[in-house]
Amino acid sequence: MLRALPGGRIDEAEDAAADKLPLLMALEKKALWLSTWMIHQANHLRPSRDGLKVGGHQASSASVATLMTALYLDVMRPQDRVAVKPHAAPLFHALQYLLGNQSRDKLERFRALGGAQAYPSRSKDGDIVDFSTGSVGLGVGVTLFAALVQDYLRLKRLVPSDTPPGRMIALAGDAELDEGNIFEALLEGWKHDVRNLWWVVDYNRQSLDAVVSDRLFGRIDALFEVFGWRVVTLKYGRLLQAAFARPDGEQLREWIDACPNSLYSALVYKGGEGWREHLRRDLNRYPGIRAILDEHDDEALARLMTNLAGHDMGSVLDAFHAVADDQPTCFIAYTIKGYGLPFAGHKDNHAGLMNPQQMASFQQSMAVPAGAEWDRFAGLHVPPEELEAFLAEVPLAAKSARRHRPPPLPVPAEIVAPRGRHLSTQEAFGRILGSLATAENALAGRVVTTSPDVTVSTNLGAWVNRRGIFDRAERADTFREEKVVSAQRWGMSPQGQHIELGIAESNLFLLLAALGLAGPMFGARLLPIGTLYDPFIKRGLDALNYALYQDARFIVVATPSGITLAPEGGAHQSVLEPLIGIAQPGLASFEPAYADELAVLLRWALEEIQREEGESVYFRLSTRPIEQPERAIDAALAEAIVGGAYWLREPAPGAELAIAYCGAVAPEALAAFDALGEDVPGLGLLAVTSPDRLHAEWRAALERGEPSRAERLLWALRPGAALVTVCDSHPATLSWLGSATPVTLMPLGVDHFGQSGDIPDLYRVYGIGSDAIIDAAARALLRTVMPASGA
Ligand SMILES: Cc1ncc(C[n+]2csc(CCOP(=O)(O)OP(=O)(O)O)c2C)c(N)n1
Ligand SMILES: [Mg+2]
Repeated sequence: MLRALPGGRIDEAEDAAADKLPLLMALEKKALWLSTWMIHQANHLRPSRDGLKVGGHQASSASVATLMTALYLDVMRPQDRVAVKPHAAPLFHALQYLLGNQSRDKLERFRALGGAQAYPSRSKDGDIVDFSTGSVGLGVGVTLFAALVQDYLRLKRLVPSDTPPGRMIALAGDAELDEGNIFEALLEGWKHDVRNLWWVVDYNRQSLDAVVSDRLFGRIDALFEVFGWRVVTLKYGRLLQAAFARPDGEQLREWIDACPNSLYSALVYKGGEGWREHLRRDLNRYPGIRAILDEHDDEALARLMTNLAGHDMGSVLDAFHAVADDQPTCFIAYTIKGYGLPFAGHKDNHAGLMNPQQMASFQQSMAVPAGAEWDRFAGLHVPPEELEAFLAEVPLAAKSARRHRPPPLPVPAEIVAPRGRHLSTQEAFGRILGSLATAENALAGRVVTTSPDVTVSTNLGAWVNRRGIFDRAERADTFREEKVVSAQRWGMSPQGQHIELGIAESNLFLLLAALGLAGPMFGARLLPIGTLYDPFIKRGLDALNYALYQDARFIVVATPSGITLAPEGGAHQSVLEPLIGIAQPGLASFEPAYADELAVLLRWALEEIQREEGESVYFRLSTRPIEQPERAIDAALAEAIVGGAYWLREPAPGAELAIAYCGAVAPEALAAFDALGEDVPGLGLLAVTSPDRLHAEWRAALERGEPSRAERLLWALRPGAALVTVCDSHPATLSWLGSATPVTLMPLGVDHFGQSGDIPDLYRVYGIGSDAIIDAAARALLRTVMPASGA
């Protein structure tokens, strides 16, 4: 039907929206059914072999059914990217199934090996997922940084800028907004004038445990507005709005507005009778309200009172389509957790599953015949051909690539190591980046650095001086303009290649996640390098894990590290980070001692992060200047450095003793080596550049039934020989070497909090100095001849 506007114009847009409403409502119903069924069959019909509940979130899915159907089947365009609320995964899979992008087989194996994932996963569900989600808050945060990365690429014309930008969309749970990382991101986004960002809050007023506090959301919109966002609140659906327009309707509105979240939720669960009882008690003196109560039977009253805008397809479409500019927008959509399901509104419904009886009556109400449960259109009032034709025209159905696969950028055959008698790995890193900044190659143009307020102190200064800081607008360096002398030049422009962040390590890793997905997500590769202090990896660890889980590729440079930073004192001294390096999937980690090792490793890392099956790379660097070896690195040595270890001093065949060290304690290991050499001829000194790679290769070799690199290296020693391991981190970093080969191992390292001091004092107190190594060697040698008895 075409609607005549004043002046005789015909509003075709509105007409199109009205025409598709019944189709979208039918498909929403089907998506809800499929999500519920998917979970039901996984829990109740698929045989269980382990007695564990399979789970799945029927109520969380139902809550966003209208919002997600509107987005996926109407509003979104191919260039938009989404982070779906983790617990809405079943609904997401159902919508993809309706679009023809998800197979029935995968749905039938929901939460089973190889099936549709419990939470949307980029790496396991494939191209249909833009951002993985699971750890609440992080998916929301990453969309903000993706919007920033999109701008970075467009402003530099690394991607076409003649097509409209995509909107980065997060579907967030309301309780998800308790996660601090969201607000850290919000602040950072404001600083960077982020655009094209939509956060859609599923305001069902329930979390996992309970009903969420009323007080928070009284402030949420003001909070977003302060940061320059538009806030669109979708509160009441069309039925309720019509009721409010009736005589005394205002009373009803006021009553609902004042209704505490917990009471509203409880009444949703209780249904019409409960609503009637409370409305009678509170509003019976108003004739208009009495009329409404009389006209509605219990079912109709329940429908009216739960007619929130987040479940009203027309209201939802209007709200989404009304936003045509790039101002970041937060939609607060009032919804009901479990809407349309028997446990709607019940505070315990988060992990609730419909039982077989409830499911049977739900199936009946959905008019889905037995045997047609997976049918895409069974039980809907709209003819299947019409639905099929509609789905074929949905913007997201267009087979444009959602995931790009740009070719790798060539990496130079060599990165020249900085020269100098005494160098720290941190200084070497700064100098390598400084010379990269002067290079006129494609690779340098794609490097982007970022740091949470430790750019200068992690030695990125030379790079930043040359390449500038990224900003949407050109901004002068005031200190420079005012001729105040400083080594740092902080001019900002869209050409800048450093993104300066405030102090929030979680933001660092979310930005690295977004930068590291630039290739697949937007079609232009970036080579991101993020720097931070090593101890603060833990502050952002979940975001780091999140970034790696979705296979974002980047380099993390963590410095300073360990007790080697000495006077800086206990709180800054990292201890367990190398163990994170070993245990964290998706991350290859290195702790080189020398500048030439770092040069080899950085070159390798730039290739590795671009390799299809590659990983991100973590470098743990130090501020301690140490004497550099004079040597040329040949191919074999370079391979060993990347592999994780090489003999700095080769042992004689059948040697009794070796020292294995990692990182900045190299001088102590060398001093001990020299001192012990007089008494233990032929001993060896093993330089371990990557406990992580060495450990991983050991495991892989064991599986293949072949000798590992660690074993092959240590074969040079006599079986049972003494091995002292030493590192400025937890001793477990290297002590596993004792399982890789038959040695008598003495592990040195740091296993309690650090404190201020100078290196000689601290190394002595923590037992990683040369005296401690010599002492440990003596004890180990003694054990080789006189093993400790168990008596
Ligand atoms: C970081 C993190 N902490 C805890 C959880 C466990 N958890 C899963 S869902 C949830 C509550 C979610 O509530 P809300 O965001 O409102 O989602 P909805 O009501 O839409 O299900 C919690 C605490 C998690 N997934 N991630
Ligand atoms: Mg909630």
